[in-house]
Amino acid sequence: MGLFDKLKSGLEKTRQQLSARTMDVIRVFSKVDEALFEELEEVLIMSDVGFETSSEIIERLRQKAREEKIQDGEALRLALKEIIADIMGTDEEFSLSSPAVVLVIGVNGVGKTTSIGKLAAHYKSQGKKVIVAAADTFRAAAIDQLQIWADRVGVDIIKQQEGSDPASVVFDAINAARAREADVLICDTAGRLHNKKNLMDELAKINKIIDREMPNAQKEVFLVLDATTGQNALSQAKSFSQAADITGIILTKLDGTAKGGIVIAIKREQDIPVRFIGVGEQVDDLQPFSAQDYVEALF
Ligand SMILES: Nc1nc2c(ncn2[C@@H]2O[C@H](COP(=O)(O)OP(=O)(O)OP(=O)(O)O)[C@@H](O)[C@H]2O)c(=O)[nH]1
Ligand SMILES: [Mg+2]
Repeated sequence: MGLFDKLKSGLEKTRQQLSARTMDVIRVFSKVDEALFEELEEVLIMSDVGFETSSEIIERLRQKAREEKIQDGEALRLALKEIIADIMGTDEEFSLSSPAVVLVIGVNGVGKTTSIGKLAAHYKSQGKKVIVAAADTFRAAAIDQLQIWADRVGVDIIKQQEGSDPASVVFDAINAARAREADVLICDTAGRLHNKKNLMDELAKINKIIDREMPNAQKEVFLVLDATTGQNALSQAKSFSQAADITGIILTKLDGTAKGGIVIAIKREQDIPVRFIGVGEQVDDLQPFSAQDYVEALF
């Protein structure tokens, strides 16, 4: 399956919820009137596009319908698609320069470790030398899980014992990355660390080490959000960005959820780019995010 087909199949349920329901609503209403707009707004909210974003979209749709004297359903559907595409913006190129250090953070169970395995495979397939660091030291199982991914993908892992200091793991990993001339170092972190104070302290400590040991590295902090949690993911984005300089979002588990509209809310309400999306549990089920492909796959 090509990337776009995979994206389309991953977004199946969201498409059912969002654009198929939109079509149904448009079909049922024989004319373009206020009742139709209200019903459409409801559909957007149900797809986790969020209250604010939904009402902005519908307000723009009202205006556009008025200005362009839109009367038929297909034209209205296209207008809606255009407005959403406009909110999603144009695609920007994202790549990692060498060396790069990527910290992956997020609450328990959102898919951090899995996404790191997939990311490692992604960058390895670009010919980069990748190292992963097991800086989630809370549970032995977390370290084992990352080890399994490292073996599967064929990249080096730096780890210490359960309970050791995450910053010390990162320190070791940076030294290994330097010695082995790695291009990309990706660090796993523990979900449960992340109350605001702990997170800020931990990140400050880790950042200091990176700045000291690898001052020329490109630093990225990726926040992992679970799309199936809908509006909750949006509030996690808000609170995490108060505690850390998040540079990008990885949105996981878009497959199997109808809440994929959350991407639109994240784009409109948070100024953090979505860099990757997870559309399944397999190693190649992580894709660089393209806003325009997303809109195309949805409609
Ligand atoms: N369907 C689907 N499942 C996913 C995706 N990403 C991760 N998962 C699953 O989500 C579950 C949790 O993933 P983990 O990678 O262990 O999550 P984590 O954030 O590292 O969890 P903690 O280390 O416990 O905080 C696993 O069963 C993954 O297979 C995705 O894009 N789609
Ligand atoms: Mg984990």
